[in-house]
Amino acid sequence: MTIYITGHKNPDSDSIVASIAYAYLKNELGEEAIPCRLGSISQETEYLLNRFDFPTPQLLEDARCTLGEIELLPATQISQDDTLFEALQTMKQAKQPFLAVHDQNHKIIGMITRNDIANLGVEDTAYGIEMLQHTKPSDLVKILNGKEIYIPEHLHLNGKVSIVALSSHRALRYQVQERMVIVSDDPIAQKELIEKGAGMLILVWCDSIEKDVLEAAKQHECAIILSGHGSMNTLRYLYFSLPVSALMSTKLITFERSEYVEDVIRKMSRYRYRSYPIVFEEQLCGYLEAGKMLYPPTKNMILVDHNEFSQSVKNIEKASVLEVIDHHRIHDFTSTRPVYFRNETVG
Ligand SMILES: [Mn+2]
Repeated sequence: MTIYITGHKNPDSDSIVASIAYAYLKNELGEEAIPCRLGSISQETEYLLNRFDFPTPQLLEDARCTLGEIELLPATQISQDDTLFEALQTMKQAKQPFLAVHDQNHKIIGMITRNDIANLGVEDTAYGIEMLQHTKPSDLVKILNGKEIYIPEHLHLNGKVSIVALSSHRALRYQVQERMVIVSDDPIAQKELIEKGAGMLILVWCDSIEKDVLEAAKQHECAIILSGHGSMNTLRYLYFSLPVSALMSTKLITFERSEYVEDVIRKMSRYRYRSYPIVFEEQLCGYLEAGKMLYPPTKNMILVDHNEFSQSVKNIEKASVLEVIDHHRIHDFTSTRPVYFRNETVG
């Protein structure tokens, strides 16, 4: 983790130069260190930095860790226009049962969990019917590994599905008005179903369709898709063709990347989620796992040219001070862990 090296408040030249020099040494030794300052630099220091061509160290305002500084779960996400099938695949690959959902501008607008998708199977039939009204024919074709034969300009689908297992009565017994109908390669049955007002035929075990069936479909604005699967899998995959937007939850609990970890831990205690999306300018940076915050991470600090907490950065007592390199009196310095402390009356 990055080490922040800083001198005292109201920095003078030895504070600034010490932080730059020690950060340089640390970096040369293979550690990632950043020189910092605790306020604006004097004219003298500015002259020195210009004269020897060094950038002004970054301003450090607080010694607490922000979410941007700690390790987060990778920012795996999905578009609201992707299908549930793609959401499940992505969750499987990422080994996590949830995904943040983004819009066209990559703004995070919702969350979808494996539970939300499982509910499709266990909720009341009415829920499935309502949801299937959101299906787009192009997504169906994709999910069913199928082929689009005809899609009318105006679809009439009510969300209900029938599987027409043909008998000697053909399609006469079935109520198919405005339904998606999964049916096989019998052209007479196909035509009957179209004429009875089906909204879409999904043909299984069928490579092509007859001319008069297509004519009838156009006349009655009945979409026709060839499925790449048998009846069972066609039905199984059908519900996964829904767009993520149909099922996602828009009651979002997100945190900003710039928020302090300790503040976020306090806020998280109000909720019971496993992970929270962390955002920067409304886009996902990663996920914070609630379970990993039992031992919240702290900032690694090295103090140069001072050791008194009263002269140091705000909340220094909450950071991990790794080292002190100083030439002043020793006053109120304490540490909770072993510390490298070098103090000489030089300069
Ligand atoms: Mn000084």
